[in-house]
Amino acid sequence: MNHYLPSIMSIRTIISLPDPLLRKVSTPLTNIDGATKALALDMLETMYDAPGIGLAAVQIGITQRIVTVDLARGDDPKDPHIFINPEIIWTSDDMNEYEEGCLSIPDYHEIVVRPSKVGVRWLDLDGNPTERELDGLFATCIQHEIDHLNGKLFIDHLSRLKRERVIKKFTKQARRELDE
Ligand code: GNR
Ligand code: NI
Repeated sequence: MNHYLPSIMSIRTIISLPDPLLRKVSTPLTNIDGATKALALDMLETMYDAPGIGLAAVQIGITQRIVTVDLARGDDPKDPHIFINPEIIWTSDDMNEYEEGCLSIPDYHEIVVRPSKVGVRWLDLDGNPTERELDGLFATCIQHEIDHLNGKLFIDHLSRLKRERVIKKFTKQARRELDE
């Protein structure tokens, strides 16, 4: 972390439905450098400001495979995690239900069923391969974020009726905002 120039970090704009960028497949990083670190720090700042527990780079318009997560609650100390090129390497058979939301689909929440435990492999900011078993909300969140890297949203796990209703509402809202 750059402790001397925190003021150069910035809060980026989060894109929302129906922005077509949200449907793009993000590109793996082949080179982790200062720009990667700066982007990850901006993502953390943007996520804390929102506030959210996770963020994928595509949500700030950058189609690179970078994810940030922090599950610390309330006044607990920050617990930032940065995942570069994250991959699910296994999933548990048992499933878990969580009420999910997404910063790119504001004010909409619905229960999603996903594997309750996952094995995840990723690169840290020094480019070192790392593996960990995640469960609970961490497992749900990393699956939600890796979906973003593949152009997928949590509404894609719902019925077609629910999904199309949400997309229609956001599309209408965006059209109204253009007309204003
Ligand atoms: O802030 C967020 N909360 C959340 C709650 C349940 C399951 C997933 C999430 S991720 C979301 C932030 C976000 O949109 N990340 O992509
Ligand atoms: Ni999301």
